[in-house]
Amino acid sequence: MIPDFNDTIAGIATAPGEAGISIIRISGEKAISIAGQIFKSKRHHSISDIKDRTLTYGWIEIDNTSVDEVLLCIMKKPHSFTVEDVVEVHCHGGSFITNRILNAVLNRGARLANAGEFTQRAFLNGRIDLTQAEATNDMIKAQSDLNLNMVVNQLKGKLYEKISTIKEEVSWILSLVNAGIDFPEEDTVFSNINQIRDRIRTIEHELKRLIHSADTGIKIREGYKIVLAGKPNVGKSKILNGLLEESRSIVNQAPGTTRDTIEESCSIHGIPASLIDTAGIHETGDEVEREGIERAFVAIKKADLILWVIDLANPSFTIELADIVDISNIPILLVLNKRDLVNSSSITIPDQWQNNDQIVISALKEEDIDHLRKKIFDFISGRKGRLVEETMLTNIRQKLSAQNALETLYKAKESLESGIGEELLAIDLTQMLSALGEIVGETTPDDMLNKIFEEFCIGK
Ligand SMILES: Nc1nc2c(ncn2[C@@H]2O[C@H](COP(=O)(O)OP(=O)(O)O)[C@@H](O)[C@H]2O)c(=O)[nH]1
Ligand SMILES: [Mg+2]
Repeated sequence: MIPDFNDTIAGIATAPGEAGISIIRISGEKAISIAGQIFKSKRHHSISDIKDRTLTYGWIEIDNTSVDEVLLCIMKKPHSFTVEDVVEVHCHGGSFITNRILNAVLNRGARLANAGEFTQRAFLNGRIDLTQAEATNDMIKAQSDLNLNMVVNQLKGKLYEKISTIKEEVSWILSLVNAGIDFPEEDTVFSNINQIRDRIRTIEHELKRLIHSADTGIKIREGYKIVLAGKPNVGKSKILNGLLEESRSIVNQAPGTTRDTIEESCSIHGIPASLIDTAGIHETGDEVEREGIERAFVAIKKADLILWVIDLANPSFTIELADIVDISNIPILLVLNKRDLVNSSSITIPDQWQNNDQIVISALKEEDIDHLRKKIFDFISGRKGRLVEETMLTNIRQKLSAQNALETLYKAKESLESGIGEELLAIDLTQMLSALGEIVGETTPDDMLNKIFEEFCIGK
């Protein structure tokens, strides 16, 4: 259900807890008049004297009692995030005082905003498209420079522009087809067939590129899963700590300390990653440990990259990981650890591992950890060149709609080449426009829209 947009909404836009300031956001017809009932400024007799989009100093007074010293900003429609009248109250950042002011606003006729409702209004009022709305949420959740670069492009509307360009191309073909239907004697499709084929080729190429970009886009949003695995005591936890530069995972001389998988977010030269430390894989009678090992397998299967760690001082290459889990599609980087304990000339790598990329390190040495970090970075980015492109798909929803659009393009191509009739071709092209429109939110069903905005924070 799309909420009623005639009412005025309010919410706390800042995170809960104690902070320097909190911001209460009000949007809708009554936003300014409600603020006028509780905001008092020495310099301005009335709220209507306050200049648009400036910060004004004053006090919140509720029932003739001063409650907080604040700054107030009025953004009159249509020059606001929601395209409605918006007022922001910047008050002191305690949850009691913030809620006190919010309650006063609600008591004077505003309704508590639903999650994401401010952004939803911005979208429904045409200020941003759905990909930009999604980008605002992704911006809040971004954990790395790479993710930020990607989000910024989307927030600036680059993806929207790209989809609009593709839609224009499709519309151009559709208008020729429709002209052919209306004026059969002119046969506009046949006389422009080469141009139509050219444009279809371009659209196909662009859609395929976008669909392909989704895999990277999603990884950049969610983080690459890098799993540290190997026998007990080879130095997995030590490496994890080194990569994190903090000691979160317990390093212990007794084998089998990491009994569960431990997941930590970090950034590897700007690439967002989840580092997952696992229990050492070996034969054991200990039930708890066995459970840990099972969890290690689960993590390994979901990995984007496995760091298979080997202790050079106690080399045992006997575990063939591939015998335990199917990892045929997952790249493995062999990490030969504890080089400080062995003579470098004595390091030999058995045949079965020869084909794997490898790195010799000592987790004790910071510079080796830097090398490892660089190697992981090369592994993820080096093969594909530049990871972030100006236009890319960044979530499953966008990818599915783009795939739908490509399917309908194939159908249209078939209809065109088989000469099946312009009416059917027109249907294919119209469906294609609809699938493209879904990416940017023009033809997205309401229930899907609601689901998207529900995932946002309150006050966003
Ligand atoms: N000499 C040396 N000891 C290491 C190195 N890496 C780890 N260790 C030690 O090996 C032991 C096991 O390390 P840990 O990270 O707990 O191994 P895990 O069981 O694979 O997680 C600890 O005593 C570490 O200090 C290394 O590069 N050189
Ligand atoms: Mg461990």
